[in-house]
Amino acid sequence: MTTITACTMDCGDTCSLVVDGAKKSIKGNPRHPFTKGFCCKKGGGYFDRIDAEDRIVEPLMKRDGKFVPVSWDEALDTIAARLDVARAKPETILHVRGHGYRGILSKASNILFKKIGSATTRGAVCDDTGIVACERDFGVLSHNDPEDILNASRVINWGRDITRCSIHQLALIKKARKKGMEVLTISPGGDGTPDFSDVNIIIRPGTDRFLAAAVLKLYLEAGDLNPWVLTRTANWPALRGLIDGHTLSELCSACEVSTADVEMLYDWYADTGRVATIISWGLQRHTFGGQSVRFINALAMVSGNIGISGGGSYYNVSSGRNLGKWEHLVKGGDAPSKPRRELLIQDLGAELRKADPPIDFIWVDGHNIVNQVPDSLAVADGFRRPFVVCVDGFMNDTALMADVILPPAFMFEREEVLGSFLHNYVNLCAKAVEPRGQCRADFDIINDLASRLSSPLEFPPPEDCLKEGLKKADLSLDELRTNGFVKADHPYVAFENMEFGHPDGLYRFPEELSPEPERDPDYPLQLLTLVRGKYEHSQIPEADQRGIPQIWVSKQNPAWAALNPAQDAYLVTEAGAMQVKVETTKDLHPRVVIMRRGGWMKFGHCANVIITPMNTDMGDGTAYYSQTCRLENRE
Ligand SMILES: Nc1nc2c(c(=O)[nH]1)N[C@H]1C(S)=C(S)[C@@H](COP(=O)(O)OP(=O)(O)OC[C@H]3O[C@@H](n4cnc5c(=O)[nH]c(N)nc54)[C@H](O)[C@@H]3O)O[C@H]1N2
Ligand SMILES: Nc1nc2c(c(=O)[nH]1)N[C@H]1C(S)=C(S)[C@@H](COP(=O)(O)OP(=O)(O)OC[C@H]3O[C@@H](n4cnc5c(=O)[nH]c(N)nc54)[C@H](O)[C@@H]3O)O[C@H]1N2
Ligand SMILES: [Mo]
Repeated sequence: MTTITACTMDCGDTCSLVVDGAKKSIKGNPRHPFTKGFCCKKGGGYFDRIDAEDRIVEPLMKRDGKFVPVSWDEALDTIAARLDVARAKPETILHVRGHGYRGILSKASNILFKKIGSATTRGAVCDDTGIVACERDFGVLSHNDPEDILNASRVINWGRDITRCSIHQLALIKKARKKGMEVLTISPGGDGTPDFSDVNIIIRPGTDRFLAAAVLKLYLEAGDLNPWVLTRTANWPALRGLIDGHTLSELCSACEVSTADVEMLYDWYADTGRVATIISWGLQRHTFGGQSVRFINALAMVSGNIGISGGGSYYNVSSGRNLGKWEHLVKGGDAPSKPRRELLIQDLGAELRKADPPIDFIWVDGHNIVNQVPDSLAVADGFRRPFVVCVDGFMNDTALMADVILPPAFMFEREEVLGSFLHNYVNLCAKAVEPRGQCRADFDIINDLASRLSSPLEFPPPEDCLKEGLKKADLSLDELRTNGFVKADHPYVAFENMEFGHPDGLYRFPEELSPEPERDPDYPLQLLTLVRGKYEHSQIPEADQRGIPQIWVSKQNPAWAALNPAQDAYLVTEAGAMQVKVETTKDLHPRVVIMRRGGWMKFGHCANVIITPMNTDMGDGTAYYSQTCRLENRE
């Protein structure tokens, strides 16, 4: 028997899936207008994860340094007793939540810990830098319907590697190219973008703001400015001043792109026809990532491509924009006497070390936090003293540091409803198989724990939460259960007639163009830790993490020629060193090192061990890709 269900992993494609629980088959739903009958390897192979031999399927508690199986009653009573004590000082309790699982019900842990007034995290590891940048420009986060890209004459793709992170966007681009649309990609190279691009420009990572500014300069020099567009903006003179303050050659050399390529890019934007702009998540993981996003949007705006079909600037939308809150349905909790304490997520190790009063209790769910934030060793250290509960199904770097591990039911093993950060469909993740072993849905775990507290909280039935969450976009749970998905209503073209989300309806240009710091002669290379096509972040089977982790460089990289292949190679940063296997790849910027992200510390594969916590310029994001490094031989 097949079930219409959906993927709940943190990915914009958010596929609707047809799952046969008996045959263990997973296929893209052919009736879903965005999924169109196919799905990626990480979703299609999910039974490998559900049925994995090393999956944790019963609660485990650490005794004398070893994990032993315990009953749910014992695990939850122990945790409740610890929480009851810590609740006297709720700021000593820390809740850490990732996006390992998404949806309306997945908010349960956030609600429980908010209602008991625990500490939480601030800052962001994913897309907030770009979101804040777009909000500053447009006033709200929005973009054209993803299918509208079919109406573009040309696409300028600023770095997104859709061969890995969005195969449905890739399919749309391929379809449009068959009809004659052309694609130009700007990226540091060494990625999958040549597969779908007519032209590739290689850029020094972290410097797109200068390239966009250089093209804007050519617009100024040509006097090629649309007066109607400028009247829809609030601060054109400020941007003009910034661009006038630099020569074209300064801007070109800052991004290491030739004047000829800048002129070509100008032609791509300025020729007749409609131009859609895509902005990667990669380019905002830099110190000035927010500025880069803002300068690219400014270029899309000045070229007259915002607010029209076939144009637009695609960063992302909020996956929660169609879903409402249900926390008011939960009874009990402590009236907050002060704002919640916040620890900066990308520097969690240092934050825990200096916390006063110290954190005594940590609850982590849906986040391999020890592995995925900078300075992983410091985070692991910070997890030693507090009592740590980790809700996860694998013995990853975070679970290893826990005192109690609670095994969650994964997607297809429980019902959920979720939206996408790319398209406008809301999908039902129906239960297609029974949870393995003693695994339980996160919602049920939280509900059960809440009821065991000495001052308990009462959660409503999950069905009530789903219905409440669906009210915001006026969607029906019955329809979702019958159809598997519903489309929420949003304008096909964002910002039509150049009406923006700011109170005055006008667009805002960036007001700063910060210089890129000089290259450090000790660490002259830049480390990009990009996603893998086959897996979601750190959700990698142990068998695929054997041996020495691999990195890629260009043959033109000065470090490549200097390496002695007879000796071990090490990737070295200010924070430390890791042994690596060095391969070469074509068309990569000569000062870049690529490593695929998510490998585990316990196998010596975790890049975050040698990545230092750094903030981006907007949204308190993490500047993972501004990490500088060098390669060297060691005996
Ligand atoms: N298979 C798979 N899919 C996923 C995920 C996964 O782990 N695996 N993760 C999901 C999640 S949470 C996210 S956030 C997304 C995004 O995952 P990301 O890999 O961050 O997404 P991209 O937007 O492709 O950004 C990476 C690209 O940015 C380019 N790049 C890096 N720095 C720069 C720069 O300074 N300028 C320019 N122009 N380009 C640059 C790199 O060459 C690379 O091609 O993927 C989602 N989809
Ligand atoms: N070096 C470097 N590090 C990065 C980045 C980078 O660019 N460079 N990018 C970052 C980005 S974009 C992101 S989004 C983050 C992602 O960081 P994480 O959110 O930690 O991502 P995952 O590694 O996918 O871990 C999610 C965990 O959730 C668990 N899980 C899956 N389903 C369920 C469920 O139903 N219930 C529960 N309780 N758990 C479940 C999985 O087993 C997995 O261990 O990492 C960031 N880390
Ligand atoms: Mo992400």
